[in-house]
Amino acid sequence: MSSLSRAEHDRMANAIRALAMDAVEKAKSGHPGLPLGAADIATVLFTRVLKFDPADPHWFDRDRFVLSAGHGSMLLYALLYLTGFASVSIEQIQRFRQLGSLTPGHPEVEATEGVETTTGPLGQGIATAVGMAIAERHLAAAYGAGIVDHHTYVLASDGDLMEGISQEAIALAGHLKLSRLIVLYDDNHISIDGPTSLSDSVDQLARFESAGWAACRIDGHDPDAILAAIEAAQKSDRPSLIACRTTIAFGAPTKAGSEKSHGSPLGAEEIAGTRRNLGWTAAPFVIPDDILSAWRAAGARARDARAAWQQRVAALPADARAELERRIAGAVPAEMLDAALAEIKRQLAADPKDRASRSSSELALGVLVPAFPELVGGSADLTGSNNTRPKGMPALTPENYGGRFIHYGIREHGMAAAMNGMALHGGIIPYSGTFLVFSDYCRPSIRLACLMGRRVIHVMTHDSIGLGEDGPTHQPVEHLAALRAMPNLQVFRPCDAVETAECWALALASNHRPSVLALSRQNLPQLRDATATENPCAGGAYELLPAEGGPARVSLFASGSEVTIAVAARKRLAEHGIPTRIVSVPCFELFFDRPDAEREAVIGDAPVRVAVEAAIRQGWDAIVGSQGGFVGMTGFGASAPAPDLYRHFGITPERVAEVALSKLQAL
Ligand SMILES: Cc1ncc(C[n+]2csc(CCOP(=O)(O)OP(=O)(O)O)c2C)c(N)n1
Repeated sequence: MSSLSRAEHDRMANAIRALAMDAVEKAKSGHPGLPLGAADIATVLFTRVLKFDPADPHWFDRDRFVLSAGHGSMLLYALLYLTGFASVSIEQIQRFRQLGSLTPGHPEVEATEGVETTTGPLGQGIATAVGMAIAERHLAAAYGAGIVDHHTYVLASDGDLMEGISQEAIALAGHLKLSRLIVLYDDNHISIDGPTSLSDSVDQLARFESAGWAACRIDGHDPDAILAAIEAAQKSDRPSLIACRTTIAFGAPTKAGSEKSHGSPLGAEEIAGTRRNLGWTAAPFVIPDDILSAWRAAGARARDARAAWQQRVAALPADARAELERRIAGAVPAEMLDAALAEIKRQLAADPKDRASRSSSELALGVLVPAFPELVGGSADLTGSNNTRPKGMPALTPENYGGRFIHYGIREHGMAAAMNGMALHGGIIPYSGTFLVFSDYCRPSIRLACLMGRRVIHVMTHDSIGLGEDGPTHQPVEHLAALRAMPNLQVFRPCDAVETAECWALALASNHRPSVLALSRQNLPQLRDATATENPCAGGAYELLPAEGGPARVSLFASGSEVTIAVAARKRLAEHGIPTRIVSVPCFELFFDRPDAEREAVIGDAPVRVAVEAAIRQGWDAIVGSQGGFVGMTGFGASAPAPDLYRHFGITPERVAEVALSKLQAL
C-alpha cells in the first residue's frame, strides 16, 4: 500500500463517505458533514501511515488515533469496519446510534474496540491525546524504542480548537516538545451556526507556532499533500499541526460547504445526488469487493511489525517482561500494595504527630512512588501546596522524559485531560494536584474519566474553609457534593494520616475508577492507631469510636477534618451522660455500594444522627435522614484564619453537641 492511484484513493475514501451518509440516514440522526469532508485525510492516514493491527486492537505499541471531533463518529466506525476490526461489522454500522450497538452516537472507548478514547465534548480529544503522547515519550525513555515507539494522531475540528481546553493542551504539548503528536485539523470553516467567521478570526497556524509547534496548511482533499505533510511532521522535533482545508460534506450537491450538513441526515435526494457526484453506484451498506479488499489489505499492513514487536518483548529478560506486562495490564498486586501500606503505617506509628492530610499524602507518596514506577505525578503549579512531589522525584521534561513529575503549569483542565490520556495509553497511573475548589476547572475531564472507567487520581488539597485566609474564592463549599454526584467517581476525604494512606491504597487498587483525594491544608491529629492492619476505609464509612456507658443515643457522622470536631463533641455529650458513637465517612461512594444490611449496621440505631462536614448538606440526608442534624456550611466562606472561620460558621464541638441535644429533647 505504498502508493495508490488517485482513482484508487478516491474509491476508498468514497467508501467512508457512503457508509457515513447511509448510516446517518438510517439512524435518522447523526453528523454526515465531517466524515464526508475528512474522508481523504482519514484514508491517507489509515492506508499509508497509521501503525495498527485490527487483529490486536490493544497492541501496546500501536499508533493512537483520536477523533477529537467525536460528532464525526461515523468516520471512525467506517474506518474500523473497512480495515477489519471485529468489533464493527456492517450490521453494527446499520445499527448506528441504536441501544446496545457498538456504534453509539459519539465514540465510547468502553463500547467499541479500536476506539482509543471517548470523545464528543469538543476539545477533550486533543487534550487527551497530549497525555497519550506524554505517556509514549515517558515509556519510550523507560523501555527503549524497541518496545515503545509510536505516534499519536488527532483529527480535530474548528470546535476542538475554539474550546479553551485546547489552549492548555497545545501549550503543554509545545512546551514538552511532544514531536510524536500530529494534529490533523479539519479546517472546513463551518460550525453549527454557519461559517466560523461568525465567531472566530484566530490565525491557527500562528497560534500553534507560538506555542512551539510546527504548523502548515494544505489542501485536505489532496492525498499526496496530506501524505507529504504527515511525513514532514514525523520528522519534526516538535508537535505538528496540519491544517487541512476541506469542504464539509464533500460531494453533496447542495449541502457541501454548508452547515446544513453538519448534524442532520442529508435526505434521500441529496444522498442520491452525492452518489452521482462521487460515482458511487453500490447499494447502501454494500462495499464493492475490490474496495473492501483494498481496505482490508491496508488494515493488515502492520501485521509483521506487530509480530516483530511481540518477539522483542518475548526476548526481554523474564523479570523485565513480567514487569512490562504488569504495567500494561494496569495490575497493582495486593502484596505490593499491602507492603507499601504497611511501610507507611510503620512510619506513622514511629512518629505520631499532627499532620495536615496533604502532608500525610506526601508521606504516603514517599513510599508509593518508589514502589510503583507506573505512578506519574504532577501539579497545576501548586506543587508545594498540594505536596504531590515526594523528595527525589525527578521532573518530566523534554530533556528527561523519564522524569516522573509533571509541572502542568496553571492548566487544571488540560492536566485532567492529559491524565485521562496517560491512563488510556496504559503503563502509567497518573496522579496530580490542585486545590479542591478548582475541581470545577477540570470537571469535564473528570467526568470523562468516570464515563470511561479510568484510574486517574486527583489530589485536591485545601478542601474547606479550613484553608483560611485566602477566603471564599478558594474555599470549596459545594464541591464535595458536586463531585459525589458524578457516577463512578470515588471522592475520598480522609480524617487523619492513617486514613490518608488507606485511601491512597484504595485509589491505587481501583483499576476501573477515578478518585479524588480531598485533603486538608490545616493540621489534624492522628485519630487512628497506625499499627492496625485492616483498611476500614474500604467500606466507605465505619465506626471510629463506639458509644460508651450504654447503647448509643447519638451517632455523629463526619468526614475529613470535621471528624476531629465530632470526636470532641462526643466528649461534651459524654459530660451530659449521652453515649455517643463516631462514624468516620471517608468515601460516600464505597459506602453506598455496600449491601443494605451492612450499611444499616454502620448507620446504627441511635435515635439521633448528626453529620458534620465543612461543606453544604447535600448528600448527607442519605445517611442521617431528613430529620437528622447537620453542622456545616449553608453559603460561601470568608477570609480569616481557619479557627476564626470554624467559630464564625458554627462548625464547633459545642455546636455539634447542641444540635444533638436539641434533637434528643425533641424526641
Ligand atoms: C464542549 C462542547 N460544546 C458544544 C458541543 C456541541 N457541538 C457539537 S459539534 C459543534 C461544532 C461544530 O463545528 P466543528 O467543530 O467545526 O465541526 P464540523 O461542523 O466541521 O463537523 C458543537 C458546538 C460539543 N459537542 N461539545
